[in-house]
Amino acid sequence: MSETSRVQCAALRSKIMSAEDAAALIPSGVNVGMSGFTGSGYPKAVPSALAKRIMDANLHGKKFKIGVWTGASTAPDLDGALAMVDGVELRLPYQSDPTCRKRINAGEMEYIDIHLSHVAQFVWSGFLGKLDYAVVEVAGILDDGRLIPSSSVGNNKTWLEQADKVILEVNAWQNPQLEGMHDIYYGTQLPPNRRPIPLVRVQDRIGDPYLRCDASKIVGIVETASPDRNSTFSEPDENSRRIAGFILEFFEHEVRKGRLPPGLLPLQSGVGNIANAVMAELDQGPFENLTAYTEVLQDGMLQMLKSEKLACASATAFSLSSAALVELNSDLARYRDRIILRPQEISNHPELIRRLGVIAMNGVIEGDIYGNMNSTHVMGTQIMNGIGGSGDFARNAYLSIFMTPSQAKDGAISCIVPMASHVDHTEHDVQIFVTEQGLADLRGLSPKQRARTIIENCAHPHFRPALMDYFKRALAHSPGKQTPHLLEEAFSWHLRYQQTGAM
Ligand code: 0RQ
Repeated sequence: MSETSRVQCAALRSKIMSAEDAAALIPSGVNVGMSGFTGSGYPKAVPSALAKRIMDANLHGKKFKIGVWTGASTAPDLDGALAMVDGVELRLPYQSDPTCRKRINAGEMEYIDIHLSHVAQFVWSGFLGKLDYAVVEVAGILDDGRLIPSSSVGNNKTWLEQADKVILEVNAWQNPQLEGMHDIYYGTQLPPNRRPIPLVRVQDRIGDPYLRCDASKIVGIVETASPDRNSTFSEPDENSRRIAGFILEFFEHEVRKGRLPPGLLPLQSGVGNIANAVMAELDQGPFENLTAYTEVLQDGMLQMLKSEKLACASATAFSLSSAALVELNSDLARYRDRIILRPQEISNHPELIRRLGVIAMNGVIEGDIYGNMNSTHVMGTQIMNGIGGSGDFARNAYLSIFMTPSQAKDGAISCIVPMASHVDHTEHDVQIFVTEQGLADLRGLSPKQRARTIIENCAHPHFRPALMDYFKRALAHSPGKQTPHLLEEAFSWHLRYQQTGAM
């Protein structure tokens, strides 16, 4: 062990080994709970070593597959490497890796896309079968064996508790000042023993800064010094800026009406460029003393913490560009007290989201004229990423906002369609829908009123007349007038795209 080893617990030092030796402990056919959430805090060495082992087994004609459970998306050296060698039997709960996506859509990998807040309780209850191994990155191990969590918490508490055997990766690249930033709540129970979770403000700390693990389960410790995968964000484009502008205008309107306080309510912001653009706009906007109760902390939020527009942020993971990561690591002391990283069953907990009155803002692939939202499936059958936390937040938020450019693929696709080809968020969970064309406030509107508002405010002018034509003919000919549809035509836009390359 080197002088600078972060494995401070003498009793555990004998378990330090190479990534190859640790990977050799994992047999085919097991379920492995891995750390990692949106590109941060995932194990950097063991999954790649395991992928190599799987490739060797395949070369000898042996099938070798495992079940991979994570917090959310990871990185090319975890999801990518294992998918490349066809080593994943089943994946859950959220991924965004291109090779993984390809395998899932080709029917070569099973994928269970569940709400992020559900994963822990599904595992505690045994709904997902047995968790055999945990492979978890930490930032250090204390003298007494407690673990300093890494740049994401995700499901790590659950993996460490539930797995039979544990492999730890101790990553010296992670900033030592992460220590103390986490809040690991150990009070969650299954029904009928549940009690209220005592969190009433974003900044409340209700748990411990450390993860616990029964030392007798630890079968290997691998020391690494590798950076997190960086997210790349493009400069906000015109569409993202327009969407952000409409949302800000809407917030100002709600504050004037007395329906939102001047500091708004805790913000949740999903993944991607539009979400980041909304944060950039808020950073320039009139609102002060904002808070965030979210799952990922992207560049935009970090900038708002820096400018002190954002007083504090609670999340389960960072998801930063390399530039933002450098900024965070060079000055972590400046942010530490205002960022809290929690397990994802707490960052995404329906009870807490409802209590805090979160404003949820998430991207979608398409929405239909009645306000049903598809976050996950292109043309109804091909997975993009997964529902992630969008359902946890949308269903329980004080205000649930969905946003998308009105068109995709250079105008070949309308992101507003007669009937969504897959529904992740029903019309009942969608209050605001916004595109670069405008914002539809759907609160208090009936289905027919919603359809007119969405078509008029959000659809691209190129597709607007055809959508209005569909709606009017549906109104005239549909047997039911509550939510009129022409069933024989409802998916004709998707079919036309499949047949001709344009809707
Ligand atoms: O395709 O990558 O080939 O260019 O979809 O689209 O417009 O760049 O949008 O990056 O904001 O992602 C819904 C996927 C949006 C994301 C989704 C194509 C488009 C492009 C990406 P290319 P954009 P974004 C918290 C919240 C679910 C999880 C969630 C997501 C690609 O927001 O995964 O919200 N959400 N979690 O061309 C066909 C359409 C399309 C389309 C866009 N209608 N038809 N293709 N695209 N619209 C975070 C977590 O839970 C971890």
